Amino acid sequence: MKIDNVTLYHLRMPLRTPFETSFGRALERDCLLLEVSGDGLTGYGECVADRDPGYSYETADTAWHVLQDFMIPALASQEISGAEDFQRRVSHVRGHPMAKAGLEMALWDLEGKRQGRSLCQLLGGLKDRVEVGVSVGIQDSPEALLGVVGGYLEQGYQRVKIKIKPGRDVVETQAVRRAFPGLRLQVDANSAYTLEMAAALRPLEDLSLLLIEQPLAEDDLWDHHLLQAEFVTPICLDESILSPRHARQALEMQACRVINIKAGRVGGLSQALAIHDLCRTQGVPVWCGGMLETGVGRAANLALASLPGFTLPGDISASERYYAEDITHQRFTLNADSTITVPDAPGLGVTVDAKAVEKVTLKKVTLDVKREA
Ligand code: NPQ
Ligand code: MG
Repeated sequence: MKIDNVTLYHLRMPLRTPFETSFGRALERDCLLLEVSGDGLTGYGECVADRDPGYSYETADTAWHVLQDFMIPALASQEISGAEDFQRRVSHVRGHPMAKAGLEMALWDLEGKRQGRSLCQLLGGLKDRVEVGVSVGIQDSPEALLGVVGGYLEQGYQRVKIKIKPGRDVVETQAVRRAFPGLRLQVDANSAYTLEMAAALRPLEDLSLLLIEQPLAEDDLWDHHLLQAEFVTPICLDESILSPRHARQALEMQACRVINIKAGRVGGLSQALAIHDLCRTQGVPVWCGGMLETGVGRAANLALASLPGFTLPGDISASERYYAEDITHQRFTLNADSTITVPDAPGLGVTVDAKAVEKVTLKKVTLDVKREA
């Protein structure tokens, strides 16, 4: 591929309902849309950095800066032969995995369109539909939580994840378990506990949870090891796993028994694939995390989750879970068996609705990628 230009869009999407996690309450979701033109084709990518550095240190503005001033200029001249080549070219940029991943996604979309193959095919995915679940934010009361969970069960979701934080954990999770005895249930703390505080989570051991996600700090692999040694319920790492190397070390250290894979968090689909492959050879289950993606990132998640090692349901809900209006013409809906169908058209398999994009665009810039003579 030879890239001619890249357009960056900073989007702000209104959420259908507020989404509360241990790091705050969101009414809107920011992200960057990347539009990459080359070889007479256009590829799209989504950078999942948000307005605030709550989930990670990256923000939409830091990603914008790093893409505009460092990564996009590194695409200048020459052919880019694929994701591996792309990673080499941006290897001088330390950190900023979400910025990297957004640009890499657009290159995958472009490559798929060039070859006439879907992202699922390019990655080696095997499934045409993938099992999904819904992520439920912290609610005002356990009663409200039961109402929201019940509503999603009526819609057909067969796996539920509830967000927890100190003081809003055991009682809430027990209430959900009591109301829905057979439900596939898991919790996510988004790093809100210390090892000492996590002792309070002991009663969760009796609730047959699929897993406890990221109870401790992002940079605290060792305490996750200590906690996992005390808990029968599998600990799943999300924020802590920023690369295939982290994944290997976390497994060697027995810091977790399950890994949540998000292409954005690990620097791109190529890195997500590497973590999948590593976990698969070790028999460690993985599942596809969610970042409240638009239709663009949602399509990429579905392709990723179609790989054989993704044996647990992903945080990939229907488009309408988060957004009344999406930026793709395609809207993803839940099948009756709690699955979503993987797109099979070339690349990401979605088309971008320019009018819908315009409505939610805060700013936009087109950057020409210089060619060597
Ligand atoms: C997680 N996602 O697994 C993330 C957290 C996350 C679906 O639970 C705005 C507000 C953006 C909250 C991006 C899910 C967010 C957000 C990601 C939460 O940890
Ligand atoms: Mg998480």
